[in-house]
Amino acid sequence: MDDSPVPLPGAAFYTVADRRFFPGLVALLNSLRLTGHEEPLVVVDIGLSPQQREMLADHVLLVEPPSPDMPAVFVAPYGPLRRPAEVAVLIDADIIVTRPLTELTEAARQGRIVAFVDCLPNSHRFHPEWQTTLGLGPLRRRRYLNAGFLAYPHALTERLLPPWTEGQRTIGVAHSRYGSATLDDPFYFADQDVLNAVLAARFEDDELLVLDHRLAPHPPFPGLDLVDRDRLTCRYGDGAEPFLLHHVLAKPWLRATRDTVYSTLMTRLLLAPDVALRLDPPALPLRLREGRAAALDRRRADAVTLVHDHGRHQLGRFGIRTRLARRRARRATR
Ligand SMILES: [Mn+2]
Repeated sequence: MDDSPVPLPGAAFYTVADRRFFPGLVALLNSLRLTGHEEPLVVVDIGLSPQQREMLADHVLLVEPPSPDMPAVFVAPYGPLRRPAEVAVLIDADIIVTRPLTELTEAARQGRIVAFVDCLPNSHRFHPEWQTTLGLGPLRRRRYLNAGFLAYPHALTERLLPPWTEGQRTIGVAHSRYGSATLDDPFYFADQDVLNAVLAARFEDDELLVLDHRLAPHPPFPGLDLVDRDRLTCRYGDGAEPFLLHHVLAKPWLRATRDTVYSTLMTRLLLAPDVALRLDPPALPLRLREGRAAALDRRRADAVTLVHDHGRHQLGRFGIRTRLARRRARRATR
């Protein structure tokens, strides 16, 4: 007997959050609602506080992770396994949506997997070991996709999720950036490397809709202007508008980061009167609040992190992580 849950009609969004990610989660939720997305947001709860759960109760569907000791980075596929939908949109809690995603959910409904190319230099990432370690069969080399956003139709679930979750079990986290790996390790990006391997082995070109990185950019969001704070509209000089902003690496609600379109929108998304779930300003770091003291704190944080980041690009940032991981690994063997 088939006891799998009946898919929710239409699209649903899926994310993962613990108590530290709560402000990011609320910004994501509010950005979806402000861009017209009323579809369910399913959250795999990997350690929200009771108070946070209560605040979210009227806004999201909370589901449990498969087991409490599963590494957080591997939990993403369990939202749609618990509460399937005709179109599943996996989206990180460090993403805010800045324009309607209807084109993307529609492409997924018509049978395609939709994702964005990762940032340079990762956009060219490929490892032949993906094939041998995971035993997936021959790989078609394509551009490397970021796993922070992934939309797919329910019909592709069986081809996509089991090899993804099995591959994650095969590699574990020890040989990834969450363990002691370095960037040249084939599974440094863990879940994301496995996802790219599965797509390369099991899906044809015409089953994928691959979108440019600039339509889902990362900090510091180069060339992007905020043109309408109320409607969240961001635009490049050539008129292109990204679908979302993805705050990879350091999170603005956890530590001082550069002042960017994301952090500007975050304040609006958490505190403005028109949002679905409004937070209490004292619950946020000063730099994310409104008013003069907050603006001063923001400028101070921006100056500090600007000096810190000066001249450093993504490769440098990952390179530093890699060096740190090497140092940690050395220390561990001492
Ligand atoms: Mn992310």
